[in-house]
Amino acid sequence: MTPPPTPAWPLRLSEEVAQALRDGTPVVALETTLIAHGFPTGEGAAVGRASEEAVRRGGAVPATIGVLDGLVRVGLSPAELERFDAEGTSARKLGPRDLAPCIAQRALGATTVGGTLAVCAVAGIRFLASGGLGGVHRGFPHPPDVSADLGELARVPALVVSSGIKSLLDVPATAELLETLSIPVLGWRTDKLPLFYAATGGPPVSARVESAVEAAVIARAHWALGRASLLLARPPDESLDDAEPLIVEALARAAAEGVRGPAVTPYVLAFLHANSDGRTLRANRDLIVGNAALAGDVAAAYADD
Ligand code: PSU
Ligand code: MN
Repeated sequence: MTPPPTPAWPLRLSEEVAQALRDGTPVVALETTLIAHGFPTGEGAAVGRASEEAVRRGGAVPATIGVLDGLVRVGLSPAELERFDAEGTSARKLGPRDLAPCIAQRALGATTVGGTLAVCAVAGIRFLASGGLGGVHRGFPHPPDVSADLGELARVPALVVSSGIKSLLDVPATAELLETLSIPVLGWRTDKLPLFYAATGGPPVSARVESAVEAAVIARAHWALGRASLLLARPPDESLDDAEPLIVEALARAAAEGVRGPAVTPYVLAFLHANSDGRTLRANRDLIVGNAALAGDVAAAYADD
């Protein structure tokens, strides 16, 4: 079957985002994978909305990104955000390489950090917030599984705020790879990379920052040097320090059930949410919203600088 024609420019910015980019108003991109795949159906949209509000409180305009009806949409209405939540794990999980097929095949696609960064590059957005970065999976399995988030960080000039790397991954190995790819890892008022749910315990960051202005000044210098992304790692406000045994159990079950590739992260997050009395779910939601707020602050500081 021949798919319907794709418009020559398959990117549609909302009125508000287009206006902000024209005016030089700070804009923060938000991804949709965590809405569709990271939370149980019925919970993701609220996280997305709370993140958008947090970005606004910082003085920036939120641009939630995903693929709908054959177009990359930059800036979603509340009803459109709901569609990603309702679709849940049936939504395609879009890394950078998955965007074009999803557009042409008119599927509903939720963008990962990497997929969202790829859209930021064409839309001209310099700030992005997420929960935790993808990276190197534990045990360096055969075949190896390394998130496309990393490759895209090395390609696109943006500042990404997250609570470090998702701790279900091999965090020290991922940190080494970030060094190999020359991606600065800035610690938000910390010397150590946060471990997603836990505030401390990761490897050292490459530089520590104390304020949004300082992060913005570093980003400007980094981009003036022609470099690509920076990671700004913010520890969660409330540290959840006992998730590790559950993560080990979830990974063992995923392996036993043959869950592989992009399905691993959603499987593990769902297992944790279901087996922690909702503690990981609350922690995950709070850290995402906190990261969105910080991204709004840094984007606003950058615009003022
Ligand atoms: N942060 C969360 N929940 C998530 C993600 C981040 O709190 O679900 C998503 C992001 O979209 C990230 C992706 O890019 O997980 C990485 O998935 P993988 O490890 O399969 O590359
Ligand atoms: Mn992967």
